[in-house]
Amino acid sequence: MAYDLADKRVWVAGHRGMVGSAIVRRLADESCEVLTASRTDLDLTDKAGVLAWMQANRPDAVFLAAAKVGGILANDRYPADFLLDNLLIETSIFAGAHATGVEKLLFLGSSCIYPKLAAQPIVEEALLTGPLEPTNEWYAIAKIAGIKLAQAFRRQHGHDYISAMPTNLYGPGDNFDLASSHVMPALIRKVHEAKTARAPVVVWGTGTPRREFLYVDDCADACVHLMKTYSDDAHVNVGSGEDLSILELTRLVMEIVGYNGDIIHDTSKPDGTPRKLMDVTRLAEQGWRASTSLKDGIAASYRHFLEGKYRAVA
Ligand code: GFB
Repeated sequence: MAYDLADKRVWVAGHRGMVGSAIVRRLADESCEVLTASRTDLDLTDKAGVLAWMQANRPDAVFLAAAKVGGILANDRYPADFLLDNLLIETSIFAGAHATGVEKLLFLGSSCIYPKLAAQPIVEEALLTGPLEPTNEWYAIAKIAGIKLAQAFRRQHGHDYISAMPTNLYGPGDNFDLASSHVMPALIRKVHEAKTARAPVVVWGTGTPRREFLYVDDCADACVHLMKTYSDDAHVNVGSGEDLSILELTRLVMEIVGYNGDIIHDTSKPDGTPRKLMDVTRLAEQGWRASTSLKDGIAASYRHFLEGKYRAVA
């Protein structure tokens, strides 16, 4: 059952993104050849171009970490882009993998695939049991399609394609653009700027929604672990198993940045789903658990922010 990465040609699709770049860092510990394609050389939404690239480069294994991603506001504002771009990327890469005989493929989804009001912690079986959160249902539908593509190719062709569903990720390579970012980089930047200006920290929404966070290098380690050890139809949740409210997160970021100012709420911005804590039993049964504490992860992210090692705009 184990898939040995030694001497394999491993394509990380989306290697410039936060997750893809973490997977490339993690693969440096494996004796495999890492393949990447730059955005200028290859448009991942172009099915013919992806096929030609895969025929020329012959990957044995693929980490499908490429996606159009964004925080709650970007998801809400650009539903067509989030749905179409992600569907095109997925169909191009799955079709290319099938045509070129890729041995193993890991598709990366998102915890937003689950129903808005799923019972907590969310088990993998909750998929498609209720309505989705409206702010990100477009992105969620594309990610559900990815899980189904992996399952369909396994069922019809016996391919070893698997899916991992990470919780909200953060860390090196994050997007700190306030209009398109997720909450963690947004709060790191906002608290830093509020400290500099001695101003209040503005938190979107009520601060009551709860989120689970995973440091991106932990996620990359889980993905490599699953690539090597997991081979099944069912997708696997990838999380830390712990959550906190957005207000608690704000206070934690303020403690790490060293700022004791006021917090105000901008309730014109959406809260999104009330809670999104994943059940990580299946992953634990595969012998993996997260190792970076939230405090250490935020401190590392803040250092990256201060050093300017981030994407300024999505
Ligand atoms: O991280 P986030 O944008 O994504 O927002 P979701 C999480 C929570 O933080 C929401 C609140 O309740 C936001 O209202 N929040 C507070 C903020 N202040 C801010 C801020 O300054 N910026 C942002 N962005 N949020 C996304 C989905 O949902 O999560 C995607 O839209 C994807 O599809 C991703 O699944 C992981 O957790 O709500």
